[in-house]
Amino acid sequence: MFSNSAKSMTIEYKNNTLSEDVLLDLFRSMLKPRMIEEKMLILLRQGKISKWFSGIGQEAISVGVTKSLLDDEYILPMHRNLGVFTSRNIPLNRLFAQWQGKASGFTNGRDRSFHFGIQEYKIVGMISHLGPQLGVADGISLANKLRNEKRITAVFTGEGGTSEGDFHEALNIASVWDLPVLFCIENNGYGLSTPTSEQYRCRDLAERGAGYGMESHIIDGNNILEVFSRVSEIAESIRNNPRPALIEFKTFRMRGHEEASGTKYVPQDLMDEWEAKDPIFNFEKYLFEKDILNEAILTGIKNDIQAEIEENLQSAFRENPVDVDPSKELGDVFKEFKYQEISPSIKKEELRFIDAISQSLKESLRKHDELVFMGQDIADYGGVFKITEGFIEEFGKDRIRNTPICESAVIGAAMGLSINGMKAMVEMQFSDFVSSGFNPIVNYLAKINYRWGQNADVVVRMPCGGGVGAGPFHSQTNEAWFTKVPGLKVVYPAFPYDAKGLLNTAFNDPNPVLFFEHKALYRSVRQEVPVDYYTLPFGKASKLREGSEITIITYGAGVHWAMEILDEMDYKGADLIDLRSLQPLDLECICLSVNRTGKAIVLTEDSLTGSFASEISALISEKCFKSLDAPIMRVGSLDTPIPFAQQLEDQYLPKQRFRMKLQDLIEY
Ligand SMILES: Cc1ncc(C[n+]2csc(CCOP(=O)(O)OP(=O)(O)O)c2C)c(N)n1
Repeated sequence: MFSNSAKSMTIEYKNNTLSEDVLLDLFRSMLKPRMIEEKMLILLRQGKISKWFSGIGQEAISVGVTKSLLDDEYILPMHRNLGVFTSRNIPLNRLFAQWQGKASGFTNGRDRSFHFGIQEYKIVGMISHLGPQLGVADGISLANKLRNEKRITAVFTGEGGTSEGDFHEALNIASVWDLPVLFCIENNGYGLSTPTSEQYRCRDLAERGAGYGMESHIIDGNNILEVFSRVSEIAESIRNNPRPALIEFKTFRMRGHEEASGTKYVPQDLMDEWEAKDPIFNFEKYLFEKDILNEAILTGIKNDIQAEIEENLQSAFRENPVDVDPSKELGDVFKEFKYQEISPSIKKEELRFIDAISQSLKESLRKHDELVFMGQDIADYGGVFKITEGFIEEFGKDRIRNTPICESAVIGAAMGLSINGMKAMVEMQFSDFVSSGFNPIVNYLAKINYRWGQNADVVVRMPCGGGVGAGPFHSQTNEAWFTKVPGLKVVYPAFPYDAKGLLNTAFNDPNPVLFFEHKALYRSVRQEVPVDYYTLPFGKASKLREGSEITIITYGAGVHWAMEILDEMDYKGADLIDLRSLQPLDLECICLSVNRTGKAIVLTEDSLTGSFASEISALISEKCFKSLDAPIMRVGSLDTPIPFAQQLEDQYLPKQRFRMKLQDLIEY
């Protein structure tokens, strides 16, 4: 490619002790992604592939890091790391099919570019949001560490991505937990159009390592020998003495952020300076000088790569566009779960709601050896609600893990545990704080099975709800933030018996489950609960009262309010349905009842607009319109944040409005 160039080398290759075979392998491994990219740029101009993020000029980092890892060590690349994929020798026909949205790609046409993972090659690709995969690397690494495997994990980020909170959270967790993760920053000068001077205010990003008590290194990212030898050394060291390391690779982005966006904002002299430092040109010159490479060998290498590209490209082009079948798309949102009914024992004991949850957690930890709990203050302290009190005595602090206060990277770590064959439970201290972990839940956990067939075996426990005088940030019931998102299961029990059986099922289900636990019910509701392990199915509502005049549909605390008001009114005409799970939803139970009664009222604790009650109301009007004798009523909280003072909170919550609306509906 460059051998005839009159330009001289600008990279100094020092202390080389590698064999000729290794040197040639490194060269070939850098040339391959470069040649693929050059081909892709032509296809892009011809409109034959979609967007392209170029890694030209950065190949030494992808190749050097990948070659420093063992084949069974996970690597989490970004959008400029084609060299990671090619160095792990993934089949090019599948890669090209992926870029054309074809079925033999890695996502069935559901995601583009490098947004996929492949377990076979231990590669976990990015999602567009730049930060979350850093926490995922922590979880993958934690699984290795818990199994006493001497394996490391490497994860990439651009320097722009280091400004995301996830970067800080993930480094902090890795440091506190001594996880052998290589955090690789590719500092290529620009994040889209933003130069480093507008991205951060330290001299080198490597300085950040010290802030996390973490060793850090600066490596010339264009010098393949420096990358390979130093990363190999660091990797071996952290493999044997588990701890994270931060590596800043100095490099440059030689093309636009993505091809269409150009590089007008980059000064020409900077471009020229870095062009002279091209990692392939320099290494090629070096190998020529050392007589390891000559024109004949070089031509042979190029011809081989060229032929491989052409052959695989043709096979991808020959492939038909993906089949379009809604049932297949819907069928892949969740990993298949064959629910196993385990019947309750006859022997029962009276338990509070909170005890039932605690029991399920204990029994599930005993049942699933690979299950790990993570949450703030859940270990020695037992969690703020004391649900895991005493757990460390039986299960130890490896499985009952206190986390730093960082919801996002902890959810990411839960995802990583699942990728690496374990199960995770994350306790939100209060469900309100899930907003700080929202991104990985809705974008990572929810979408991953649909995207590339990897499940997220994660339960997120959500102590929620009002009526406890805790104000706007400790009282919300935020299930509707999640019922909207395909790929999440949402469970919301109202009784101890249901809580235990459904939570047991949540741990058996390989999909992400948001498990809502109403705080006001924790210590106020008691019930006879089977003493042994049992399961209850998702998507099955429970009919608490039978009547023929009105259907009341509710869940969570709403169930208890409805029962209280029906008792106070001494009204026996209502079917009372406790949904128990919102996703999946027992629509059949709702419709059977409404078709019989002809009147429906939906009660939710959530503020009314956009609440899950609205969805149920829409479904009833669609499915049961002909049976209706009255408008469907929705009752929810006021459309304000939830206030603190008891008088205001009472007014906010829907209990009394429910009584009035129910009366109206009875009289309609
Ligand atoms: C959370 C988030 N915000 C914004 C973007 C849009 N975006 C995509 S790449 C990018 C620049 C990334 O810069 P850097 O991390 O340095 O990586 P580089 O592209 O330079 O390799 C931006 C702003 C995004 N993908 N995700």
